[in-house]
Amino acid sequence: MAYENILVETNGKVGIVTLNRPKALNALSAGLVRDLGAALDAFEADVNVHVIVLTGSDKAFAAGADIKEMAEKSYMDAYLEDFITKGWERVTTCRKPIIAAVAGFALGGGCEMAMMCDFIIAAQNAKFGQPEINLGTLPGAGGTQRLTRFVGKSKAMDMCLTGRMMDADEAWKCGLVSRIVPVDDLKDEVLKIAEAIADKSLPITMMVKEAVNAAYETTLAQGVRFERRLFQASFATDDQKEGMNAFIEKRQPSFTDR
Ligand code: CO8
Repeated sequence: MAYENILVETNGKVGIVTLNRPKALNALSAGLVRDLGAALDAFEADVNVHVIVLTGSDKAFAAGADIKEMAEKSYMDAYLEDFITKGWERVTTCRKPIIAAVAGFALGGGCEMAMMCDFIIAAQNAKFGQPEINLGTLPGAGGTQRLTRFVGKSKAMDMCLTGRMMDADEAWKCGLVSRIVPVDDLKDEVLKIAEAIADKSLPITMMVKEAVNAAYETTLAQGVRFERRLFQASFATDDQKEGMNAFIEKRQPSFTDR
C-alpha cells in the first residue's frame, strides 16, 4: 500500500515505518497519524513481522502535532472528534514490540509518540521536549503522564513548565532513552537491535511486552501475579522447550512458534 506521509519497508522480520513530511519536520498531521495506524495494522497482521521500528529523518523524528492544522480548532471541534486520542492510541495498542529510533527533534506530540513506543534509541543529535506551553496549550497525547513516569516529577515539571529541550545525554541520564548512538549509525544500530529481538520467540516477546507494560497499570502484587501466569503459560509453547533444550545441548535455539 502506498502512503502519503510515511515510508514503509520490511527488512527480514523487522517492519520499518519512516515518518516522511520533511518540509514540516514530520509534524504529525491527521493524515500522517492515519497512515501510521494503517501501517501498524498491516505489520500487526503480518506473522512474518516480529518487531517494528518507528523513525524519522536525521533532522526530526517529529516536531510535534501539526500546529498549522490545529491552530484554528474550536473546543467543540476538539471535543467532538476526540482530538487527539483517535488514531494516536494505535501505537500504544500494538502488541508487537515497537522501537523508536529518534534523531533530531522529538518535540510535543513527537516526544509523546516516541514515549508510546516500547523503548527509545536516540541519535547523539536528538532533542526531546514538551514545548506546548509556549503555544498556550499543554501536552495532549500523554506527555504529562508518560514523561513523569519516565523521568520523575521534578524533571517532568521542569520540561513541561519551561518548554525547554533536553539533549540525548540528558535524556539518557534520566532514563528517557535506553541507548545513544552516532547519528550516522542510528538506522543500522536500531536494525541490529530489532533483528536480535525478532530472532527470539514472537509469542514470548509479546508476553514480555505485556508484562512490562502491566507495571504501569497495576499494583506490584497484581503485576507480579500477572507475570507469574504468563511465565507459567510460556511452558505451553514449543519455543520454551526449544530454548531450554538448546541451552542444555549447547547450541543456538531456533524459535518456530509464529
Ligand atoms: N507543526 C507544523 N509545522 C511545523 C511544526 C509543527 N509542529 N514544526 C515545524 N514546522 C514547520 C515550520 O512551520 C516550517 O515550515 P515553513 O518552512 O513552511 O515555514 C518547517 O517546519 C521548518 O521549521 P523551522 O523553519 O521552524 O525549522 P527550525 O530548524 O528553524 O526550527 C524547531 C525547528 C525548533 C523544531 C521549530 O520548527 C519548532 O519550534 N517547531 C514547533 C515545535 C513545537 O512547538 N511542537 C509542539 C507542537 S504542539 C503538540 O505537539 C501538541 C501535542 C498534543 C497531542 C497531539 C495532537 C495531534
